[in-house]
Amino acid sequence: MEIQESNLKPSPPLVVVSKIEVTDGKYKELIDSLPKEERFPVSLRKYQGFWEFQNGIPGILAMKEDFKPRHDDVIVSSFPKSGTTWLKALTFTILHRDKYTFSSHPLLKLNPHDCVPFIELHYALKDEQYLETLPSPRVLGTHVPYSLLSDSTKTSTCPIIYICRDPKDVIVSFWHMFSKFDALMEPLSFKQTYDLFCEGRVPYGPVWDHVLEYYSKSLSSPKKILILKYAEMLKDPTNGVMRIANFIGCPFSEEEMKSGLVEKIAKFCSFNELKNFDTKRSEGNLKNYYYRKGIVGDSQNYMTPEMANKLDEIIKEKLCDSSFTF
Ligand code: PAP
Repeated sequence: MEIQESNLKPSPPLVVVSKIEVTDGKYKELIDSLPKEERFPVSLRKYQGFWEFQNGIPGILAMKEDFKPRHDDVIVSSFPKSGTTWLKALTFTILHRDKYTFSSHPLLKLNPHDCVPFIELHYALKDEQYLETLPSPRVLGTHVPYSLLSDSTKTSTCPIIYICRDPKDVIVSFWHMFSKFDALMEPLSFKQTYDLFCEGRVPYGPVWDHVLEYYSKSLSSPKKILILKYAEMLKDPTNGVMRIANFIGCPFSEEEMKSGLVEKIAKFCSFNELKNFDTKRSEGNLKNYYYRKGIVGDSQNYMTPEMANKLDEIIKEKLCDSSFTF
């Protein structure tokens, strides 16, 4: 079934969960018992090893308890600012390539986050029924660490694609995005953001544990989890498109490849194209927290070599027992 644009809800930024009032006494008690981080402009609490928006924790718990994927769902996952928007656009376009032409594609009118909603956001908004209204096959997104996914998600056959990115570039992107939410929170300086990030005390952090959980699982269950790296995708997006299609069980036919469809999808979902669609539909009110530069290595423009080395060392140490590198 085609996605009816009129039925899709515009997706607010995930940070709105920090403004949700927690009214359920059971959750309040749990939240009050968790370690708290107050240097971040909205309260964070550490739940089972990960820092989360305090008021987003009930949504994560409800999702863990309740969310059951359909057998044909595809889940895209990531640490924030690692390439989520891009991966959502690519996966949605690849999976639904028989339904839409490029000239009448939902992504011309809708943000990738509208087409591929965050599961935990809808649970946090107590609006999880919305996910049930979406036609199959659905692509759904999450930033939740692997250990906090529901058992049904872990045991189902539905594939999970995870994208990761050099944490130095993640910090820069993260800082820019949070600076734009000044209506919701006091912006932090870059150095304050960097310091908190190095301690792992940012929403969904620490990044190294987030990545390691998905990576370890991908080693034991390579058919369940595909790990993509932002820099590799940027270098060879066509290869990325093929890998996603193969992984989700809809490889490109000879005919499709000859027609150049793989390259066309890579181009359609490229930074410039997506940003351009966004600019056109936002009519000057650009949601530019999703599209900024879309490059590798922008951290050099924000970090001193000492700051970059310090974070590299932290990451090296945290990953020393693993074969994973960013
Ligand atoms: P989210 O966690 O808020 O969903 P996410 O999409 O993961 O954000 O990351 C945003 C980054 O991806 C931005 O990086 P920058 O700040 O360093 O520029 C954004 O520009 C980049 N991005 C968005 N779309 C694309 C794309 N099609 N190709 C490459 N990078 C992209």
